[in-house]
Amino acid sequence: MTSRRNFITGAAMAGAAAVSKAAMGAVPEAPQQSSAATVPPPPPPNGRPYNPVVTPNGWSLPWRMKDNVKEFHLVAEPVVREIAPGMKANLWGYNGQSPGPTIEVVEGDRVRIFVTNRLPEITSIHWHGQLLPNGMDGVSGLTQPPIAPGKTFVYEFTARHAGTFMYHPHADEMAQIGMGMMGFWVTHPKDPRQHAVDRDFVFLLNAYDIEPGAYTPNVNTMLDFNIWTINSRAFPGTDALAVRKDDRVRIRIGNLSMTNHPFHIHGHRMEVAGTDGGWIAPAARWPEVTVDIGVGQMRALEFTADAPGDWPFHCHKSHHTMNAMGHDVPNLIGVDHRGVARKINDLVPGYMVMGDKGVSMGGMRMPLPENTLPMMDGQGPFGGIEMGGMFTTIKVREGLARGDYRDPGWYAHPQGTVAREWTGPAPEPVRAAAAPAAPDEPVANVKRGDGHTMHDGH
Ligand SMILES: [Cu+2]
Repeated sequence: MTSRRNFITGAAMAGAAAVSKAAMGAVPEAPQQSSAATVPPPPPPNGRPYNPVVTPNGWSLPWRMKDNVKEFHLVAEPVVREIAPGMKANLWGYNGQSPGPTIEVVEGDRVRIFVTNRLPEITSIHWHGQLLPNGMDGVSGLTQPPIAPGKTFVYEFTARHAGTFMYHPHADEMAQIGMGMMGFWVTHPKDPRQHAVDRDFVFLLNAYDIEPGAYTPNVNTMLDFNIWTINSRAFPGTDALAVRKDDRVRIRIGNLSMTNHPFHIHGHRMEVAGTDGGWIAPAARWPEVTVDIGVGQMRALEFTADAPGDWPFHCHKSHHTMNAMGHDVPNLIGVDHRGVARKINDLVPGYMVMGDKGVSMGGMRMPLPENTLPMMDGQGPFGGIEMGGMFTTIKVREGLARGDYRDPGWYAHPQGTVAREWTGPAPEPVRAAAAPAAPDEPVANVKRGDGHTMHDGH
């Protein structure tokens, strides 16, 4: 983490001299982070104790305690985010990153948040889910004047209830949220033993439309996003969630994309422990293997990591576990296109014909345009995982140290516990007798989508 004690000077030099000298002296430091590495949070240095959360590929924002108020400083600004190795994006975010840093406070804390606008347009911050005075709600035009470029505003309220929250602009949302402006907020309970877990992860779901070769998202896109991300990272760039066997694990997810994401866990019993509104009483929690996280919603999911291994945790919409791909690709399953691909490539260099007997892309290595990601390029110990986008792994291991979040590498399977090729005699398959064809029955006329209708319900 780089300190940015001198950032105000930089802002002033850039012509953003709206903050008065006196006000500058009162503004706390705005720490910055530009690396995509997960920063395990240190325990709170002052104030009430709590069990900190971990933001995969992200970090938590330090504060300054002043007159018993926690003071934070967020700087809204253009950032460069590495989506995954091989692809960077020009986004907007906070303190050097998209999403911005996670804010952690304790129920009952008085918080004061300075927000400096270094964007080329107005902004504001809405504290999604907080119970606060109307004038602190951060809706530009309705509850406050917008924060003009170069200006610093201050928000102050008491974090009244423990739970899972987010922050994002309520000004030019289509552009600003579409450019990656968002952050996580966790209010911990006053008593750290309440809802205590061993590992507590947080992430935001978002999506971008970045054409291959481009660096800046198209913010006018409403449906056809092509980069589906967890904390603005796409698999295989998403960090694995390392957990110790038998840890009680919580994953808090917020959704600030424009569609719902059914998140699916493998190998574990998961339950919904919290919603936008707060915690669910233990007796009322419901078990799921896939939890749909709607637009603007937050969910806290919990499970006991009782099964060692490398377990997928991902969005179940197939095209959300892919990266950039052209739309309007014809479906060629079952089509023998030997020879055709070469002819098409003479006309359209780089065109990818998918299909033949299947469309698995595990073996394909096409030359890529600049600055984009292969569609499903995640590699595992047994070969291509054929996944990208909103996909990560939960790596459950014996004997990890408390607070050790480093990737433990691939799982070493005990002897005889991996699916394998059967080389013995094949059993005779049992088949039902074929029904005679009815002579008058019409042949079903299958009509393919035209390439647009098939994307309804994004
Ligand atoms: Cu999804």
